[in-house]
Amino acid sequence: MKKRLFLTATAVAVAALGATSAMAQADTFKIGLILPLTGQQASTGKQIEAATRLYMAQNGVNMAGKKIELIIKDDGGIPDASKRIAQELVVNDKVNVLAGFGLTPIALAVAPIATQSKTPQVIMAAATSIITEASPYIIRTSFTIPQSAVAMADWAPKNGIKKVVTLVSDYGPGIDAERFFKDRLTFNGGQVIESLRVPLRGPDFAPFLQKVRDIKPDALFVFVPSGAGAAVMKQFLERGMDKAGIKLIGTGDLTDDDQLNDMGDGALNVVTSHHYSAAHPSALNKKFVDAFEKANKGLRPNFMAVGGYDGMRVIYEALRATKGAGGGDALLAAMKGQIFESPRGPMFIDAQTRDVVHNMYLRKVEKKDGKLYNVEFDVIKDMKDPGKTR
Ligand code: VNL
Repeated sequence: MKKRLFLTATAVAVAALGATSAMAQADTFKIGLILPLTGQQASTGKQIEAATRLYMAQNGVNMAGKKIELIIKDDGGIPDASKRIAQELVVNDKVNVLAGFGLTPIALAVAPIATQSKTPQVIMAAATSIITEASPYIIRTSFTIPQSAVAMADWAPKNGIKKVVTLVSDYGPGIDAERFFKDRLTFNGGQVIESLRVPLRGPDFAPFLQKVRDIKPDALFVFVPSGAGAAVMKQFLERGMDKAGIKLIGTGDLTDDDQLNDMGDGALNVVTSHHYSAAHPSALNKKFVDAFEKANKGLRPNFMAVGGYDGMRVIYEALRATKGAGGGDALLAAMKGQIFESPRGPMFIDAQTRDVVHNMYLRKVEKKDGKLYNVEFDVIKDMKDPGKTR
């Protein structure tokens, strides 16, 4: 009798446990965040992780009756690893959204999984134009390289820069930067007299810069991914290229806020074009930068952080709009067309292209309160990805 009672009680307890975990499953909204937290692109992973955590700390984890859970995985910047991790997140963890993606090849490797599983894939970092066309479930909150490159190619010839050598990392965004910069500069009456490409992994910029020094163009236009800019700047200055009268210009990845303040005064006056500067003069950005630095031992947020922060905004608001019902397709529909103020300025997810529309700023490195910043001095408003209209 006693034994039976015990068994019954246990059965009830087990059943209850089963019910709770099933409920926990249904009541949890999972975001699978895949980032390069180790390897060459580790600073990108660190910035985005910090930004997503800040967004959650500021906005809570409860939305539409769901508890939002962030599952963070390190892919080391390797596409095969990202693909395997994305598969596990979808199949085992049953995530509602995939997010992150530090490099273009990673975003592209995961795209088929997003399509097959109908899981929205939020691109927070990668910036090659073509990415959004790799899956109808992709939404981008970072930026596109053609946006930055075209903005720079419009500014340069109006400012005495006619003959340019381009130097880019030899993969997706670098090829985009080279092509869109050259086409637009040529259209504007300038000329690219040499196009150089350096390997993405373990680049040695020295021989390339020596070549540029010999060619002596008006300016060197550079695209390297976040984290590599300081090495280019150091070599450029060590060779005395600035003193030889060669200007340094590029997309804002070059004067990355993550590294800028450690680049030294040699970086002063370098002009770049980009969607985000930690010095963007808005109340919202000031609040963002202060909170980010406070939560991360003084680390300054860069454009990767803002891509992650805004990506979380897009996910949260999609969950709010769908009240947690309808699955991936409903979420995706609620992500399209979102319009809001980002720390970068106004921003919009184009419903047709699922790509980001935002301002492109021309910025010059200046000293403010003893620190180096990208100070915005001009703006091209509401720029769509030029890669979508070619
Ligand atoms: C990419 C583009 C990566 C721009 C970056 O840093 C960047 C990319 C890691 O598309 O791979 O600054």
